[in-house]
Amino acid sequence: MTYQLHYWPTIQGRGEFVRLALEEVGAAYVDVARNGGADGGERALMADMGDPALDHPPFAPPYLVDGDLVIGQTANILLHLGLRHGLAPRDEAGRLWVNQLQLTIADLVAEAHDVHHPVGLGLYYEDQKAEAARRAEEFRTQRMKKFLGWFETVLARAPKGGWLTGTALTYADLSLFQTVEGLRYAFPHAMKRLEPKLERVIQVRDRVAERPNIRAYLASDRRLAFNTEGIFRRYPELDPA
Ligand SMILES: N[C@@H](CCC(=O)N[C@@H](CS)C(=O)NCC(=O)O)C(=O)O
Repeated sequence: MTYQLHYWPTIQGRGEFVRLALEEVGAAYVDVARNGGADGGERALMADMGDPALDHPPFAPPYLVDGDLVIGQTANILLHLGLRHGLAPRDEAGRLWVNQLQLTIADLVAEAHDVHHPVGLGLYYEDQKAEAARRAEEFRTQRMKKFLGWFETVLARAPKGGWLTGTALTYADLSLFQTVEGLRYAFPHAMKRLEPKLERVIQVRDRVAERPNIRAYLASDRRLAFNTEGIFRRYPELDPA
């Protein structure tokens, strides 16, 4: 069974959390919009979302097609893949916990996005730079520390093993890797200041990067580079030295 991942073709964005899970387990998947060519891909994505034949239309990408299932919401897609491919505990408490970790990452991701779009999604960054600067300061000095510090605490309290739930890798570990990468790209100075107190979080990041399938993926052209169209954006004025 080949999965179809539907996501914007030119950014890592939220789709990257799904790509990492698919790559880690070596799943067969097509990144549909990327394979339709730049314009064609985006058009197909929009057409799919408006498809009147869908009983469960996704609100926004990413969404995953798995046979008859069309699954939207990043955390929901990962819940599905995690169970299918052994990237999540099978017991209910464990499954809920990993979903909670992922939803917390989703909150962080939304806040990272809102740093450059604090006023409105439909406006350009250039039209909300002053508000973005205010939002960025709070994000850098308060929110990043609170979110990442919480993950550090979770790791300190987890059973031995180095992953968020102890000895077994879950999709939340892959997502924590992506979060650190995104924050390092967008806020390199703030991360430099925070990282000395995030030893365990950085260890998870490093261990994920060393996994053979992830290493191969990161070196491939399937891994898009971060850029200033995505969720994590490097605007030097939002991250002073
Ligand atoms: N909570 C959703 C958010 C999905 C989302 O905001 N997708 C963005 C791209 S990363 C999008 O294209 N949004 C269009 C819109 O909100 O109108 C998730 O985690 O998947």
